[in-house]
Amino acid sequence: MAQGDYAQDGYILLKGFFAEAELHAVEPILKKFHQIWLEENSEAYHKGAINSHSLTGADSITSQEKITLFRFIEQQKFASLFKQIFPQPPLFLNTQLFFDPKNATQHNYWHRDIQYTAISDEAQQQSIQTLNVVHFRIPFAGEPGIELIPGTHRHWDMPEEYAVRKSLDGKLPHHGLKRGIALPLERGDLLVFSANMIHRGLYGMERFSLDIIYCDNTPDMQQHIDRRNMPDSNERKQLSNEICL
Ligand SMILES: O=C(O)CCC(=O)C(=O)O
Repeated sequence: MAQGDYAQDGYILLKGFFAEAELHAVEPILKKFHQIWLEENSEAYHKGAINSHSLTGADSITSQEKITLFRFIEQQKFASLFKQIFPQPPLFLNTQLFFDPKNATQHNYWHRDIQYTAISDEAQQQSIQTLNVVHFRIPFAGEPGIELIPGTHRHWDMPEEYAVRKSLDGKLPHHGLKRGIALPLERGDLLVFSANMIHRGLYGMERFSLDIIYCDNTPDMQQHIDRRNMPDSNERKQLSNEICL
């Protein structure tokens, strides 16, 4: 039973979406990537990093492992969700792994992903009316989950929400927001949510989640795709290639 309607709320939570066997197929690859990432990025981790990215472009992952990841990324089980969310078939944008900060007292932060682009607030308000950049969050352990404000994938902030995410008027990005709803997650769940809605990660429980990010297949979004994260010509022979640039 799904909670949330993407068009109206900006998110869909599907409890028990994945069978154990589906998670087992990719889990060792994620664990291996993460172990090597921690060794190579110890400084960033100690300084507060809570995520890594670009698994499908990583030197630490073999070509065969990349094919396994790409098959997971383009799996048929997502097809009906893509239809609900995107007006046209989407593009695969990138992957991220989310984990807890080294320092357990580190604060989380409300944000819209689009706020980290160079475009003005006015252009952001315009852009979110139609733009779809969507996380598919796949937790491999139980986690406190994501807190989000339903509907803000299409609607701008209330004044207090804006002040919190922009650190204005004495507010800070980790302060509580009245309209926020927390969505705790268990292994096997799938949480689909718009990157452009107001949201924050909730840390704890030694979380370990794979986020696959898909976006509208538009010339503008194509520019944001790093070709190193796309399959090479040999890998493409074993894939459907429907959502990779
Ligand atoms: O889980 C987190 O720490 C933050 C997730 C997030 O903000 C995102 O995926 O854009």
